[in-house]
Amino acid sequence: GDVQDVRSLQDKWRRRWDEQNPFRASEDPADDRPRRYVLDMFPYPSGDLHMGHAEAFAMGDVIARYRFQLGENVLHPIGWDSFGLPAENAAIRHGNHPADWTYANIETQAESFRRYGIAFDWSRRLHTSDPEYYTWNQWLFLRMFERGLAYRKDGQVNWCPQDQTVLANEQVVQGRCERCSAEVIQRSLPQWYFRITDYADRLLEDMDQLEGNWPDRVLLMQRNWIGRSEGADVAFTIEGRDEPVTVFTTRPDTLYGATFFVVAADAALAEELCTPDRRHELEEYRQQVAKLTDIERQSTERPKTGVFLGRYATNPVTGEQIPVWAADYVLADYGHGAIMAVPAHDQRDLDFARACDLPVRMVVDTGEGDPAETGVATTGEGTLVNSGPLDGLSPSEAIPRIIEILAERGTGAASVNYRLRDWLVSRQRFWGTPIPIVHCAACGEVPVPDEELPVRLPDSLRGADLAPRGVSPLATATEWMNVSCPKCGGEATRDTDTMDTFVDSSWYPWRYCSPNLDTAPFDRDKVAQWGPVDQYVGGVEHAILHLLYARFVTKVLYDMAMVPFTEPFTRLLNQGQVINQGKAMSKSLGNGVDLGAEIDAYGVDAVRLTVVFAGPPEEDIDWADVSPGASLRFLNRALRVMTEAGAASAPGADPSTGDLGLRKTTHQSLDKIATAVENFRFNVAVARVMELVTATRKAIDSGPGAADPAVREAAECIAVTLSLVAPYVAEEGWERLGHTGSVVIGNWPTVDPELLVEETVTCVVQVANKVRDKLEVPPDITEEELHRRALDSSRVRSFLGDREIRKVVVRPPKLVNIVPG
Ligand code: ANZ
Ligand code: ZN
Repeated sequence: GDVQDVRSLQDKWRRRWDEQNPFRASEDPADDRPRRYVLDMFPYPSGDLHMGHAEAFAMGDVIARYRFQLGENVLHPIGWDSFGLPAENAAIRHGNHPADWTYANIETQAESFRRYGIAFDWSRRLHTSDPEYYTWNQWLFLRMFERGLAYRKDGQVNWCPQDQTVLANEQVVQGRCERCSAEVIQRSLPQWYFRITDYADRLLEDMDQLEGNWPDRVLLMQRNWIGRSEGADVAFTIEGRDEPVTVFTTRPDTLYGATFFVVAADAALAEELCTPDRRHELEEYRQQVAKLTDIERQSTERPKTGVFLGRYATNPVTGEQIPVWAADYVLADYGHGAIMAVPAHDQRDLDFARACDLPVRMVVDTGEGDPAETGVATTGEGTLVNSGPLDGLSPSEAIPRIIEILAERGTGAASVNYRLRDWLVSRQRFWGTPIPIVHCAACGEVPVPDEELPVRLPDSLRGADLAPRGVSPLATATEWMNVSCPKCGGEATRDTDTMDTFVDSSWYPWRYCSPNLDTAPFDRDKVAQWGPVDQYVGGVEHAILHLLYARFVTKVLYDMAMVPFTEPFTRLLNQGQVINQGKAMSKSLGNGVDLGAEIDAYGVDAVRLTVVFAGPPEEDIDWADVSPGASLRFLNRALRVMTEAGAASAPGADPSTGDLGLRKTTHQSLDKIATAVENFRFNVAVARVMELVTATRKAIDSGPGAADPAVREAAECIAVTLSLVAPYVAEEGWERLGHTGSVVIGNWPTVDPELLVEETVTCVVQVANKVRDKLEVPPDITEEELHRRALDSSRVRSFLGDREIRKVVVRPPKLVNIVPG
């Protein structure tokens, strides 16, 4: 029998796993096996599982199953990231509740995961949209609020007029809403933020812990997102204003070249500084600017525009009066929302100067010509000119010098700025965690007391009630919204925003450690035992935000003494995507591959094997280039080998009496498979299993025969190693080999180091045609290596004495003849 009838094979073993629950993590205090936390990024229930899930979870499962095989106490849980907009849109379309769509999809995915044979501990399953989960989001929010880490302010937000909701910057793609493609506009609204910027330095510094364990490109993306810049704050006095205006610059050395001053057009300062005769012009300009995203505003491609505000600032070192402009290329919320413009050495300033006819003064001579003439700002090293006391210095020498000078005069100081913004956590949508704050006219923002958590979503809203209307749908649930103030008892209203779902996913790994606890978000002792996550697996699309937020919240929890570590994920693996015909799968291209159909055609194991064998996990898999049919044929070959070995011998035979050649192959394969798995080279591991199957086949057919104990040993190794990717076939083979239990736990064989020693041959070393030494060398030794070893031989050297060598004849691996002069 072989795997032809994949389905009945799957049903048989699936029933066994459901009964025996082999992948349950143990909480027994007497269990002293090493603990291992392997976590896959939890799925969003957007329908049934697709090829992307098939890949991601197959990769994570190789790691988890390897750890199970090593006999470790593995925590490999599963849950759902089940709040979010698609459920709400589905509810609007179908006239029902977002929960209907959400939980139906969760059930579908759960069933598919079981069929797909992922080694999960199902007993810890969680859904973030359950009140039992989201109550702890609210708890976390309140702890943040107490610490001043959650606050509300008017914010310029990206607003999708179609979805009627705020969008994060990453949800805006080329000025359009990522979901509905409507043109995004800027709006000012009161919003809740988490003060992640307070943690910017720690988020950078703690990356030391991740170096070498996370993909380099993810670390780079995190670093760029945080965007730390060193420079100086410089104060400029402005006519008609008592307080000077400070700017942030990374190039204080160019201060003598600051020939004008620019304020962000949308900053309050622009309005304040604008002389009355120019108000109208500024107002019109601001309306244009409101339509632009930050990315567009900073684009070097767009022609520069701006409005002269009618006032002058004083350059603190030259004493010159420089005009003050408002422009869109300066952002209101970076640095101080105003800049000193140095057109000779900053291209954007130069483009602006040329567009508005402002002076350009070169202050660093880089030898590339005067930017005023070339139109190209120079940014490199060189020599300071036109800069008084800085003349003759290089920029890197001039920077500390000018900071000293400014500090002496009290008009400047060294300073650091970050790109990172505070985390906008409020959403004007229904299907999320209600923000546990009550607004009271007398008391302001009042936290809902812990004992009143959870603030549940109201049951009254359905279908069209959830349609976008600019305010949260929760604002229409008047009964839910009107409450008495927890502080003064007066009339008050609930906050109607819900939380960004990235809040839900920022701490979920810890909930898995005690998923049913109802007195705290998690049991600290259990988190101390399981955490941090040893191995996190998921898509590179989460390389920035999810990981950054989870890192941030972990540090906050650390500061609250809730967790004893500062980084949540020790090791990270990003798998690639599954594409088809060189392109991402999409409805419009019609190149989608249906996971269910592939499984129906080839079986779970063949699909999993195909995904894992296609290439290194971080690379994309083009489904047009792979062959699940070939995977299925291989699995049949493997099963036949196990079946024949099982029919010819019983478990427990002493392998040491078996064929030595096959034994060496087996142990060398095992050793290489382990190394490959530990280094995420799962495709290489599969290739080694394939070689082992071929070698075993040969031993059965034209070697010592199926009854040889070495054949049994090899076949058992095939079952164990194959269990990481093809668990159904592995179980079946193990049974046919005569075993009663399951193959999947604690069966990884110990490699016998003696069997790793390569074979040697004897090499004769002659001096003047007389045998003087014999060397044991590998059969595939190179000519150079053999030459070196022969001349290194102390016996050969003593025969040679101080005679010169005329010639060395090397015939690897068996002969070396040294001819002295
Ligand atoms: C003068 C100058 C001269 C600058 C020069 C650069 C080169 P990063 O590295 O990204 O931190 N800047 C400061 N605040 C800004 C804002 N709100 N919007 C747009 N640009 C702003 O960039 C810091 C530099 O970006 C600052 O240094 C400032 O221009 C500009 F040869 O100051 B610089
Ligand atoms: Zn009150």
